Amino acid sequence: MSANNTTVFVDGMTCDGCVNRLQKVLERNPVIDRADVTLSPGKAVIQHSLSDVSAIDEIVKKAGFSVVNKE
Ligand SMILES: [Cu+2]
Repeated sequence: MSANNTTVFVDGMTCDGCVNRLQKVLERNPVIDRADVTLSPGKAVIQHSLSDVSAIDEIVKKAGFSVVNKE
């Protein structure tokens, strides 16, 4: 169903616990099919069905981090 891939660069993750937390929050969201989060560099590669990727910023923010850039 989802055709979109977005990489988001995330600020605020400091350890593997942060990575796991963000990963879980992302994958729990029904619009996200898959998320691969890494600490160094701090980013998440997200496969999703969103038409407006700014919604990702809100999801990341709710997990306690912030999006600094997207591509
Ligand atoms: Cu941490």
